[in-house]
Amino acid sequence: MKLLASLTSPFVRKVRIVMAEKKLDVDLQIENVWAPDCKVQETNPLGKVPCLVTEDGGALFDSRVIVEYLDTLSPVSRLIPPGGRERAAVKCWEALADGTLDACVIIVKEFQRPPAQQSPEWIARQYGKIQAALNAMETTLGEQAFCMGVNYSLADIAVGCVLGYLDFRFPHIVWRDDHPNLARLYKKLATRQAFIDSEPPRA
Ligand code: GSF
Repeated sequence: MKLLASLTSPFVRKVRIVMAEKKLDVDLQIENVWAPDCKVQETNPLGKVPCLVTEDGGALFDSRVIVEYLDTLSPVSRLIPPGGRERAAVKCWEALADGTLDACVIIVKEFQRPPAQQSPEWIARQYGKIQAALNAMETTLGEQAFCMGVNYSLADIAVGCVLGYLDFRFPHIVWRDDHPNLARLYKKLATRQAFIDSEPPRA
């Protein structure tokens, strides 16, 4: 299997952590999706990473589809419950985390536009989503060891990727002070080898 990837993408990080937790091997093919000669679109028409190229040459995207597939490949460290309310709850945590990342990426991209073309209202709207999502995660996590209670799952990986991305791209958001439950969770997640090995490069 080959993963079209970027080392700074939080969605790619989620997939890499799932692979590491499940002890699955993959070749990383680093792509710059913003380069004019980037070939990702030949594999994923949306031109986005992550994109998984399977042994039979097929392509899977986006990160939610990829991690769901990966979880079926090995019984090692089941990360998504097989069905029912629990499965939906994990997927909902993931949707909340991914939606938060979407808002983050919009802000990063907006700030790369010429200042005169940036929309302060659009940026403020995204910051509002990030804050509301952090508050919801904090409350739902509560005193539990992990998002789903006692078991580590994809929900923790998805949330961990958000918190890591905030530290990486939004150091001005001091989320730990107002979100002690998330801070406690992230401290624990950050010691896992899969998280350590997928830290974004700080060049
Ligand atoms: C999001 C992937 C994405 O935005 C997923 O896989 O979960 N819902 C998708 N990838 C970005 C890189 S990043 O900011 O993580 C990407 O490849 N953008 C290129 C583009 O043309 O939008």
